[in-house]
Amino acid sequence: MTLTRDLFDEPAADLAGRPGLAYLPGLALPFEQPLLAAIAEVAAAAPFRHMVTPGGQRMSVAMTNCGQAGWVTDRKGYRYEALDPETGRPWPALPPCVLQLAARAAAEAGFPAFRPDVCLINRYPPGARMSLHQDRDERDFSAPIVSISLGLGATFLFGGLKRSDRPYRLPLAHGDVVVWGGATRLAFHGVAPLPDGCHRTVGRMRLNLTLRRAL
Ligand code: MD3
Ligand code: FE
Repeated sequence: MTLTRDLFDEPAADLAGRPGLAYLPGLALPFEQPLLAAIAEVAAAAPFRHMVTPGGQRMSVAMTNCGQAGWVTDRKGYRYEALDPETGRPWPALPPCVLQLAARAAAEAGFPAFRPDVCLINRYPPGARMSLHQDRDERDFSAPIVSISLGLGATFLFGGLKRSDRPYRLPLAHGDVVVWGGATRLAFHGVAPLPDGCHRTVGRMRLNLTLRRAL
């Protein structure tokens, strides 16, 4: 083991050989315009908002959802809710282009039967971050999570099954798709503070969609 291993040049190196995990750089690029239009349409009905953690911290990432339920957090805790607490209405439906891309990605990772019911959409302004956490509010951890990154690049922190496991730093760029299944499904993960910049088509932000089987 070397202390100076530079993962920035070879993100795939540390993702190789893990069953259920697939790193699919650029898979979303052909869908860029429909994806951005779909996100805008979702946000028009269910606006991005900064939620509050159970500990009372306002999240630096703004979030919204589409699908049969949405992930929410407030002083009462983390959970999936069928109605958007901000509007009282159901979350917008999952856009077909999002479902299509997720199905293609999941199949590549060995999950041809993946049927997501929820999509959490994260919007990172420069400086926003997501601290190390596990995603465990979903009912069935045998289903993978498919993530789609758009806009500014970010350093994704990919840890182990214990919070104390030192995370790998993996760059995620515009159009990258990752499928997190199998043993990585419950790995600790997060996102380092977003560097400032301006993406050609997306602007001064990063967008991340995570497709989940939550219910
Ligand atoms: C690895 N979002 O919304 S996506 C989240 O970039 C979240 O916005 C990050 O973590 C983002 O919960 C990371 C990639 C991701 C999502 C879920 C995972 C990686 C994962 C679950 C298990 C292991
Ligand atoms: Fe997560």
